[in-house]
Amino acid sequence: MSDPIASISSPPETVSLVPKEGWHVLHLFYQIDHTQWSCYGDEEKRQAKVDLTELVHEIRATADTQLLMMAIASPKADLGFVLLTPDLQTANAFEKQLTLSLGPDILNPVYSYLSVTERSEYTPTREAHAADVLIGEKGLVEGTPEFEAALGEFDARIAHYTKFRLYPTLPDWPVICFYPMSKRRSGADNWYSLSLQERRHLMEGHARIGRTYSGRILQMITGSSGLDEYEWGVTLLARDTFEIKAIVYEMRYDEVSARYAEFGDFYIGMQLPLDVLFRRLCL
Ligand code: 76R
Repeated sequence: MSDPIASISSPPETVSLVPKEGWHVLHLFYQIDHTQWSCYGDEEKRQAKVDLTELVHEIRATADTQLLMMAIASPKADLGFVLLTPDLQTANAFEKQLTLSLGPDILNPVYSYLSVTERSEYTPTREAHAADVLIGEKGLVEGTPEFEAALGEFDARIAHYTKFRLYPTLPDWPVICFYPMSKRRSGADNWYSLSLQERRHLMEGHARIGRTYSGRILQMITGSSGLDEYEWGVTLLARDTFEIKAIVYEMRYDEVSARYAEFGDFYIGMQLPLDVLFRRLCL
């Protein structure tokens, strides 16, 4: 028999929808229909859990694909997935499979979000770094070996950073916070009518705060203009909820968020091993 997942991960009958750069990201949130689940016998329940477990393993074994699973901390949802994979056809096929994995009508979608990983518009340019930092701050002289070495270091750092923005590897940290956001477009507070220079300046303030959480918060910012209701998906990973609350609160005072940010609903999830997750969800 042919392997159904192998044909899903490279659907031969479809045109692939791999972005020019980056990966597709789907955030999926479900509520469990316990009335429906209670109609299952013990063997059906066991088989349903085996099916989901196998599907998760097969998705995780797919090239360039990550799947995070989480128990959601409040009744907004029970179970959440974060799926990263290049091809939207694959993401779509996996999403349908996940939704049905415990049987029809057990996992009811309550919220979802489609976005793509993206590079930042505000990454410092080589020219600006050379002029402002290397020459301006450090007093290096263009063309000298010291200058070239420092520029080489900058190039390596930016290449590493851009690679992570486009092709992140998400750690198994226990807390995941997800919310969608947009930049405001009203009256005097229209982010999109600011010049690139003004936005760059404001984003420097944002990044300055963000960097103080380095090692404690991992942010994955994915773009969703034209793809979903808001303009970005914000996925924050942390080792505890204290750090999530601290960064989101502190960001609120920064002009980029204070003046220009609009937020959607917040979801807090806990990454758990599958067997623990099943028990947690009373399955
Ligand atoms: O990625 C980087 O490290 C470079 C600097 C940076 C950019 C370009 C950065 C740093 N962010 C960038 C872009 Mn961010 N970020 C958010 C939120 O709740 C809120 O108020 C806002 C939600 C948080 C908590 C956060 C955290 N960031 C963006 C963008 C795209 C804007 C655009 O393109 O116009 C959004 C929507 C956004 C939102 N930011 C950081 C963080 C953290 C923790 C960092 C530091 C990352 C690190 O250096 O480790």
